[in-house]
Amino acid sequence: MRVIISRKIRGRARIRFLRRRDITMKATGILAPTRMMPLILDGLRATGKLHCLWEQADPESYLSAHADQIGAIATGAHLAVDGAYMSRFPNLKLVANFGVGYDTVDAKWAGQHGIIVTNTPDVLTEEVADTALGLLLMTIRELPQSERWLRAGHWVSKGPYPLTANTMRGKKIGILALGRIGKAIATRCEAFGLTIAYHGRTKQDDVSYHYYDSLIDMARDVDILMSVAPGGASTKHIINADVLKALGPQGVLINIGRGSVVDESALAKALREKIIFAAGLDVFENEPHVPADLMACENAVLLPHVGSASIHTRNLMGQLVVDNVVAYLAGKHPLTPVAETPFKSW
Ligand code: NAP
Ligand code: 8YV
Repeated sequence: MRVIISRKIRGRARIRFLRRRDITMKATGILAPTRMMPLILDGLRATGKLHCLWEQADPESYLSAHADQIGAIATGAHLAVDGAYMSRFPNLKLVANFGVGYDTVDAKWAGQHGIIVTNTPDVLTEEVADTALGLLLMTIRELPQSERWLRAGHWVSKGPYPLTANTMRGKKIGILALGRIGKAIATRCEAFGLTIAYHGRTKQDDVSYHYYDSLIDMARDVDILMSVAPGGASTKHIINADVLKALGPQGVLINIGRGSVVDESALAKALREKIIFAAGLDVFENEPHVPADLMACENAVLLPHVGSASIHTRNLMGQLVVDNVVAYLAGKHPLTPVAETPFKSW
């Protein structure tokens, strides 16, 4: 059916008009709601279709006026791209997320409404696994604390840094979420001579590491709990006071996945009261804010979400965001759609 519109309809009235008649059109506008890395912005600008929302004097009225032109959103910061947000764009077809974790995007809602979500898997796996091992070594052998000792002049005034009470030697590690990054961490842990176990929702038949169907049982049996779990409702605070108690006074927690997986106030208490030995955290529930009671723990090593943060790896991630958007504009298969939004057609 062909519809000829004989007068101009603008703004919200236009959206209502199109929706009421179930009219869709291929929208080619690309919305960047928040500032992104130059490689992404340059790549998207080259299409001549980019709308940079943060540059607008009145973002709200800009959105209302341009909503029906937006076919793709490029996102990646802490902006919640939920159903309410996506439904503002009647012709939205793609949400291209900068990051393999896409817990800020409601992918289930997107899938139910014919919107494809893409993320940036694989290109960051080895970098994040390197960071995880670095964080583990820093935490268990107190490397930041010993560096602070040197810089404070204590090596001269007080003598050598005290011997560390913990070690990697002879230890068992339990990996929560043995996905792409979890497996790359496991490969590195094998080289360090650690015994490896894992917990996830399903046992993986092609993996020889010991599987636990219960997180608390795994925490009880291992010395190091390494979380690489995605964020979202199904993992919220699954590392809680009981799991930390099970990990025990020699136990070390490393979190390289998402902050929301750990109950941070239970963790601060466990660190303060030596219910666990130490923690190394790259991610936090309310980034960039880190709770003061975690900051106060000398037995915590705290990194500002740097798992993938090398120029090399961030460029690969950024290029994947651009390539997914360009695939949409060209009517081609997206490169990396997430499981909740399998691609059929645009
Ligand atoms: P992936 O390959 O999709 O692996 C995710 C794993 O999580 C799967 O093995 C899955 O196993 C497990 N999982 C999902 N829901 C679970 C639940 N409710 N309980 C237990 N396990 C669950 O993803 P990836 O590429 O390894 O990335 C993993 C996460 O790392 C990302 O989602 C992101 O949050 C985080 N990350 C952090 C950084 C950083 O800079 N710190 C960088 C990149 C990624 P089952 O399906 O068997 O449960
Ligand atoms: C990024 C990440 O730092 O890929 C992920 O899930 O957490 C990191 O690689 C983040 O997504 C950038 O906002």
